[in-house]
Amino acid sequence: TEDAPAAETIDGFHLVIDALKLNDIDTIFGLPGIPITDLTRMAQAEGLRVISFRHEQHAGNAAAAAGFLTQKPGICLTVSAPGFLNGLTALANATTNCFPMILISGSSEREIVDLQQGDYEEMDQLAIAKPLCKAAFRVLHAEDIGVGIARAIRAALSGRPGGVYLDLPAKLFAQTMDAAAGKKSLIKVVDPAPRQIPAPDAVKRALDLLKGAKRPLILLGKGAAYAQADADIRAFVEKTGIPYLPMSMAKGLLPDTHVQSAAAARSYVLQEADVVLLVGARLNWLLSHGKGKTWAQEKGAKQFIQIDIAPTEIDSNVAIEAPVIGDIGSCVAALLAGIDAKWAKPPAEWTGAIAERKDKNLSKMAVTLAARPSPMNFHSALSVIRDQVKARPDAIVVNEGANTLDFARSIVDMYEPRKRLDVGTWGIMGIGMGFSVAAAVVTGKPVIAIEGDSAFGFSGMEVETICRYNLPICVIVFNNNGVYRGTDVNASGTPDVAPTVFVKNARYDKLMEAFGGVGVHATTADELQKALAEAVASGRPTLINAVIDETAGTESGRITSLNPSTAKKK
Ligand code: FYN
Ligand code: ADP
Repeated sequence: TEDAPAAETIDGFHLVIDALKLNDIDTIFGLPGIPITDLTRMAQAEGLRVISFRHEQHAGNAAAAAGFLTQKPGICLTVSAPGFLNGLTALANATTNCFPMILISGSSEREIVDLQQGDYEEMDQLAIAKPLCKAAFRVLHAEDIGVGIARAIRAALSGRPGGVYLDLPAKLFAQTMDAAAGKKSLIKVVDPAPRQIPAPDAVKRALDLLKGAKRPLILLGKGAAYAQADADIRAFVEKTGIPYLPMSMAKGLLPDTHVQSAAAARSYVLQEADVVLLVGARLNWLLSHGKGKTWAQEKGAKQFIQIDIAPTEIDSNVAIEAPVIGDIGSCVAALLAGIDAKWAKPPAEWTGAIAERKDKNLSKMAVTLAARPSPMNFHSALSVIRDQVKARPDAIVVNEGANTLDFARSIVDMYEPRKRLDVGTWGIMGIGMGFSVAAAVVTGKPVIAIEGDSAFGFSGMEVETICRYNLPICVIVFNNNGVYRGTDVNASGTPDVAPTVFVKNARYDKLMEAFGGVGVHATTADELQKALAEAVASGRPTLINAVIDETAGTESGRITSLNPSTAKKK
């Protein structure tokens, strides 16, 4: 009748928010603007944590890191065209790293975009995102929002995790529908990352190969860290007695001080091992593609066992004798079940030879770390950080740069799983502040960001974000006045400085002070130690400008050989 109350309605904004909440997503990293400004306000009003950044790439990196740390897709929310493109770098990087994230981007009017009639921020975002991520979807109707978000979550988390793009045109947010029908249209995703149990014959093949090995080696990658199968991985390593090598983000899966760690004898074990078990690590550039000098290929090929969830990863670079396809938790559990009391530990000849080399390297390193040169070098500054991380093993270390990355990787021991976030598979610069913000937000733990001065520049403006949310992040800028080092000269005679050189004696600490955080200018290891200890204890946003000898770095750190050198003759 005429007096019947109008049926309650719900709009696209709230359907998106409700769909996320229904799937236990509690945080959005993003940057407001047309057409998603109201979405950020409403999400906050509905109880989601909304962390706003100064540039979308860092919001995207934060989402990616949150995905890695939590096994829930990290959400990044951006505006159309340029904001979308800024977020896309992070989405592509997340996909490359196998981190689950969803880039949700507002987009302009479809009718105008598709006819290329020149809309505000016009861009066919779905088409552009598609080749750069794992999956891409667009939702046009409010009643499909539930399905769109469900598909995005499944695509991000299931199988090999990765980045997903979700395109939400401006008009969608304003659409309304019957509230009850709207609620019903939402989907709570059941079992978004289904276990994949390895085939018993694959497990047997792997165990047989491992049993026959004289010089076995386990290689743990960031897939193993992501999988959160920490106890079984440790039990497998310890029960088999096989030496292991952690890739950089697998450090801490077992404490780096573990007797079976072969990290300090890396070259030796890669060359000498006869059977190598890869757990969530790809044979890409970081492992010299499983061949060549690094693997002493001239002495004959290694035999590989590879645990991975992606069957197409197998044989990507060299033949894999024993693929074990499944999720790492299930695969390691299955292998572990095959290790009984009769399992023969690796020959003492092998473990003894590793220990000998390792001890030599550790002693050499101890001497280097004890020195207190003035100005500081990478080693003296990192020895201070190493001690602080030892005292607070729950702290999260974020690390980028060239020399700053390479030295920190071997010097700063990690003690717990998923406490180290770094440049990953691409060796990308610019993850620093985004990863740090995510680490602080999702774990509440202190974060220590060890940053090359060049690397820091990519995301430095986000110190404002760190101060705004009062996050327990201590950024340490290794300031040696340039990319790699600060001593390059322009040989051409023109007035510009060399391409790799920055303003000398810059005061990055002032940047933090500008937003109310603590800035410290540290020229000695003692000053650095004091400032870092205070920062970790207080949880106040801090930036320590650590002055490093400008001659101390080398070109590209330990990957100098990747620089092409011309064969051209004069
Ligand atoms: C390692 N080592 C140690 C220790 N740990 N010595 C003493 N004490 C400790 N604790 C030794 C180890 O045995 C190696 O020596 C050497 O230190 C270096 O070890 P690392 O860092 O593990 O190995 P390497 O060869 O540098 O690593 C290969 C890599 C790694 C490609 C996996 O470099 C990496 O993750 N690189 C990422 C680089 C990147 O992305 N850069 C950003 C772009 S910068 P030997 O055994 O004697 O070899 C743009 O310019
Ligand atoms: P690293 O750089 O540390 O060597 P990579 O990123 O190269 O590690 O390798 C990670 C691998 O782990 C990828 O091949 C990915 O498919 C795999 N992976 C990720 N998560 C899982 C999981 N839960 N179960 C099995 N494999 C996984």
